[in-house]
Amino acid sequence: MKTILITGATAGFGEATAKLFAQHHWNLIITGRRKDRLEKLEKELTAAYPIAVLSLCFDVRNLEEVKQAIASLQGNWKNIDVLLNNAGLAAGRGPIQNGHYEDWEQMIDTNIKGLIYMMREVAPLMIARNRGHIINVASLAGWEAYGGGNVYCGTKHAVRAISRSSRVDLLPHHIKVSVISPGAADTEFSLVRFKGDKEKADAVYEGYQPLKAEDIANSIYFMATQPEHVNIEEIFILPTAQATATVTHKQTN
Ligand code: NDP
Ligand code: 8X3
Repeated sequence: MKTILITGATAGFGEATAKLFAQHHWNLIITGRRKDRLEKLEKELTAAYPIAVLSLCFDVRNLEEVKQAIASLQGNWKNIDVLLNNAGLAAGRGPIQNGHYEDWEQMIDTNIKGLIYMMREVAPLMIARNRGHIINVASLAGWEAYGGGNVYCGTKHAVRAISRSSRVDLLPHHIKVSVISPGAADTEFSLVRFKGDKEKADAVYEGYQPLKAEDIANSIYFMATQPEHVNIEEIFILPTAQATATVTHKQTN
């Protein structure tokens, strides 16, 4: 049986990916800060499928917590076949001259530093087995730099650059490094970005069919289940109605 470690499994892409891999009888290490959601998901998935689920509640921004979480893995839990570095967020959207330092720090600490902390701690476990697959979640914002997206776009460009460089570093160890870059997807993402303003968040997805979390889970499953000699370097996935970060075909009534 294979094992996937998913950061940010308490909502959105991470939760949908946990459910899909569980259906395919993968063991899961699910992580996030919201313990109640982790416990609920663990209960639901172990009741439904013949799999083992380990919940690790920690903040990816906290290096000591990341180190402790990975050091706590015992026995077969160390045999991580896939690390899905998914935890992340946009905090706010607006011009650089009006930006909030705490938002910038949260995005940089989560989307970049959290991701590299996880890679640094998990890669040695994969190297010891001479196999493994790291899938990093970037974004359309890792390809384009749209107005008001400044720091978020910067973090996602960084995810793509770090992934490409790490692919070279990990090549001799037979470890695949892949990226998935989604466009607009209806998760808790916009609610978090607009700090609980549901009207503003809902408006992002009005008038067209955005991606669903399950669409991203399907792509991740495809990446994770290719033959040993195949690495899908990147999946760049958009809603059919979206052409670029700023051009979406919306129906108006
Ligand atoms: P959600 O807000 O639905 O989920 C985000 C997940 O990240 C949650 O499980 C949350 O868990 C976790 N998370 C956030 N901060 C931390 C932290 N400091 N420590 C640990 N976990 C954390 O958003 P999505 O599922 O949409 O987002 C997942 C990834 O996809 C992000 O990296 C996002 O940037 C990216 N993305 C999203 C797109 C979209 O349109 N939705 C498009 C392209 C990329 P908890 O709060 O419990 O800690
Ligand atoms: C989320 C997609 O276009 O809001 O990463 O940046 S976008």
